[in-house]
Amino acid sequence: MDSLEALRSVESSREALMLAKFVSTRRQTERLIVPLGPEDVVVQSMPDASPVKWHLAHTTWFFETFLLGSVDGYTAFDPAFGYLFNSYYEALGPRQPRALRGLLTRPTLEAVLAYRAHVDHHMELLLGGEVSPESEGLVRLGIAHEEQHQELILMDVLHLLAQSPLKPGYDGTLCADIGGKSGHFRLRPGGLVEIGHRGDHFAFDNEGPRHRIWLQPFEISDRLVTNGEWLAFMADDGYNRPDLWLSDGWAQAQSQAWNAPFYWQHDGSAWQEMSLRGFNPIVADSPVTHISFYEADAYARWASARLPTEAEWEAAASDGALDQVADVAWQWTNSAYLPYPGFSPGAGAVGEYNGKFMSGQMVLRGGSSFTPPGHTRSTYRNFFKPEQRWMRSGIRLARDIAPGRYEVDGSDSAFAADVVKGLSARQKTMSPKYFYDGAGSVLFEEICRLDEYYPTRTETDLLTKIARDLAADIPDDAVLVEFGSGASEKTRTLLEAAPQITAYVPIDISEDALRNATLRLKAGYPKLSVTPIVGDFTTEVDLPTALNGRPLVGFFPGSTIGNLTHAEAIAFLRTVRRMLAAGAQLILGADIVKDEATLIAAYDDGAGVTARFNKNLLVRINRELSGNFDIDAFDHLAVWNREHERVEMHLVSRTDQIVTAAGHAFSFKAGERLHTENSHKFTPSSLRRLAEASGWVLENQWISPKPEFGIFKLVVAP
Ligand code: SAH
Ligand code: AVI
Repeated sequence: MDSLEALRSVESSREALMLAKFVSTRRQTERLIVPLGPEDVVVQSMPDASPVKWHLAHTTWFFETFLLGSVDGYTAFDPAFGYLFNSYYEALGPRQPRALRGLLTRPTLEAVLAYRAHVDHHMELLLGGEVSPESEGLVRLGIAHEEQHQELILMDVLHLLAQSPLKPGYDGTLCADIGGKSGHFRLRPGGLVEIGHRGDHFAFDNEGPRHRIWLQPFEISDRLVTNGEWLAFMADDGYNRPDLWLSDGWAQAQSQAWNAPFYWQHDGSAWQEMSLRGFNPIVADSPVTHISFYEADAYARWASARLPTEAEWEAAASDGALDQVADVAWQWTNSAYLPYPGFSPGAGAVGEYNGKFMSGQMVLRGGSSFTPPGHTRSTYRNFFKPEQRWMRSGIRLARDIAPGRYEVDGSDSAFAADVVKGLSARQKTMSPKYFYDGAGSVLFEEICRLDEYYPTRTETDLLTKIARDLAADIPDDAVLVEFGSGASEKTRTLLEAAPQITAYVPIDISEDALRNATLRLKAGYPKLSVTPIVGDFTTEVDLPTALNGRPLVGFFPGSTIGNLTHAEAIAFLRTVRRMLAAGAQLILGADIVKDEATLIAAYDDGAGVTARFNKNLLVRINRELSGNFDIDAFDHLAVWNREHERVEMHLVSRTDQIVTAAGHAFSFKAGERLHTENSHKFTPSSLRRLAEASGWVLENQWISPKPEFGIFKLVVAP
């Protein structure tokens, strides 16, 4: 095959694909009327909705007008249809008023279907030949336009059926939307992001030009607001509190007597909801749908949150940080529907498609269960008026980041419970994970710079030496999942050596450390998708579902594994194995057993930084749990426990004393110890045993020169 022939065959297969897409889209529209009777397709239930028969004809008129109209020898199916089925194109002349589309009892459904068949036939002839780039653009637009009308058909049918006292279902076999998971606010680093359409696959004109935009750091929920949450808003008098509403929204809610989402009705004992499935009790876990922008905005205010901007939404969605993106409900943003910088609508009538609606409407992002599969993308801009409710709209919340507002869910109560339990025990103990509030994380970074604290330096040097070896086994498009990422400094060494890592999920209990690290890292690696997760890595952490199927590489440096008990380390490694799944690897840093003097110096430095780090636990208890610890009444102690091969840190009470915290009193004898940390040290064989006890295989290891520190590569046991 010569190159011209090859080009032709590629082109013809492109045209064949377009023809196939055209045909399948047209058939799909017709399938949508199968559950309907002839009367259902004629009625117009409100001015915003159109009869199904009109949709069938209008989508056909689009192809006839914009494509067949310029084909030599094509005769219009019926010249009157230009008036009947033009929607809003001023350049194409007058038209049947929108609110009166339901009066078109003629042409009959049969005639409209014949119209479809006629236009399909001529379109298939057109697409069977050579198609100019301009026509190709119009065909793709016509297909996307028809897909939009497929969604409109479902919206309009639902509205129509909801008016019937019989409340008939459109299709009783449809499933309810899947319930939300528990849901988290995801920290997003913001910064300079790019949004808008790029590339040569189809997009509407309003999705471009791609441009840069600055985002403050923000948080965005990974799921949509549920019916159950909406019921709580209603129970808190949400519809009757003007302080929650925008002025226009309040006027609208009052004048329309809104007291629930669009399709909810109270049957005297409980709320029911009309959906395409029929009239059913509310499912508390399912996302709330069919709400106006005004209601979404009031709800967000009630929930001490706000709606995301469209740029925030797009940046988070394209980084894979969101669930329930495109298959449940369109998500209101608080962005007005406006042209992007540099936008110019296409020439001629087709330029009326999007641009002229850029006033008085708000943008919705995502897609819905009514949207044809594959129709939307992360740059897609849907838009409606703020009072409209018949589209399948829902809410995703966002929040500004206010200092001190970012808490691990339930951490306060967990911290209090652990303090009460730990200080009431015969051997007083606290988990070292509580060292890392904002101040604790800063102190830890100071420790890392101490001469005596060799692990950070030694591990970093070793990592730099072996980074290429490690990178060689990291697959393309890998996601790096780091446990106890702290300042994410060592991460950089890996990222430099392995640019094939395109996404990074740092997990840390310290919100402050995570936020700072994410912002710094994002500035250095603008293309890297970063999805930080605040949480305890010893519990099951949900990775963003958008990363499903991507190769995962675990990273657990710093010998933080040494801070776990043996049982915790095994449980942790098993959890990570499940989380990372088959084929995964874990790059693990672990400090090596060595002479006692070197070890103790590292945990009892001359400048007293480690002592302050240790005592910061008491400072934190005082601040967060109204404690009254006298910090000077305790001494820092580091000891080597030979039997368990660990350095232990304690706080030793100087006197007999009683301390209160978290509403409890705790007595300390003089000399009594509060055990605050174990830092286990390993040997290659103890590390191997630990890996094997947790379902991992030790595939490789690198030990630094003195003071020794080890990096171990574990892979999932077959
Ligand atoms: N990996 C970094 C930081 C190590 S410091 C390095 O090698 O330098 C330990 C980090 O683990 C801290 O940032 C601390 O906040 C975090 N951490 C400790 N216990 C944790 C836990 N149970 N869950 C999540 N993060 C934890
Ligand atoms: C984070 N972790 C591995 C440190 C360690 O060495 O156990 C914490 C630390 N404690 C005292 N100094 C540093």
